[in-house]
Amino acid sequence: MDQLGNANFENYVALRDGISEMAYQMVAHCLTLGYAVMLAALFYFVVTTRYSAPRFRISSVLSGVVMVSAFLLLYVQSQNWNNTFNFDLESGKYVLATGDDLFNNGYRYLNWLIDVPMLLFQILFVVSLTKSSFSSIRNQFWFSGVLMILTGYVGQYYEVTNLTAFFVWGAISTVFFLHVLWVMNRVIKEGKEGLSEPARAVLNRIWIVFLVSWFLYPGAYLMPHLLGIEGGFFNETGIVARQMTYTVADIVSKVIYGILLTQLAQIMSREEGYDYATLHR
Ligand code: RET
Repeated sequence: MDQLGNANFENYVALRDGISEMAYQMVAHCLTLGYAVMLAALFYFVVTTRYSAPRFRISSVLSGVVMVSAFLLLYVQSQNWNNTFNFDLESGKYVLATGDDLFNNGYRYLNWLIDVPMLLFQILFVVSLTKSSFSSIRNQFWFSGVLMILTGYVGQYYEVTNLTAFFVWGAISTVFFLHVLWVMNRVIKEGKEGLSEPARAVLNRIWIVFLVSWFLYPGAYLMPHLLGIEGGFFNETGIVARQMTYTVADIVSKVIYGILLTQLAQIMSREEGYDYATLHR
């Protein structure tokens, strides 16, 4: 299988075992659900923008930017899957044949390159920092968010051929990831100061949603080796698990997070006297 070079493990499994109808369709459907949700949520963010006071509205705009970028790139990712494996009547499996594209998860990384900085900035337009400076936090988010993804992007090419490179790039990426988490934790802590009880409860929820969903991405990166090196997940179960994990992570980290921020902005707007319902009676 040397001819596959730095291809993702999905291709290696397809060449070695083939992919069953069920696994193939589950992946196709996860990918379709992913981009459909982004377009649906775009509608939500556009319509609800005006329910927040003007100073919070950049948050909804950024959610819109995230939705458009995710929709396009997840659509391309899904086309990539459909163009890669073809059904083989003889073996009854989806296989890799001469002339097919290879499958690569890289489109996702391009999407994160746009979305990670946007998602991190977004919260800065809703909560107020009490001690830290806006531009310092913004720059730290930029720097570590982008480097986390670029180093992970390089690492994912080695998931089959060079595990040392795979784990070293993954570890470097993790250092930037931990820095992002640390900065976000500070933003949330400072943001809570001076908030009412209901607003604080939403901000607590945002932190949990953020933490859980962002940890799913490194899990998906490790997926082919999660049950041991080339172990129990180096097969179609791992293929399905990886795309399911990415899809859940995308929906939660972009859409649910955005909805919670919208909710927080609405609570804060009402508390400062901006109530869309009474303004437009
Ligand atoms: C990588 C490489 C392995 C190590 C780590 C990673 C972290 C990725 C993260 C991605 C978050 C993406 C989001 C996208 C939303 O649009 C790059 C997989 C730690 C945390 C939130």
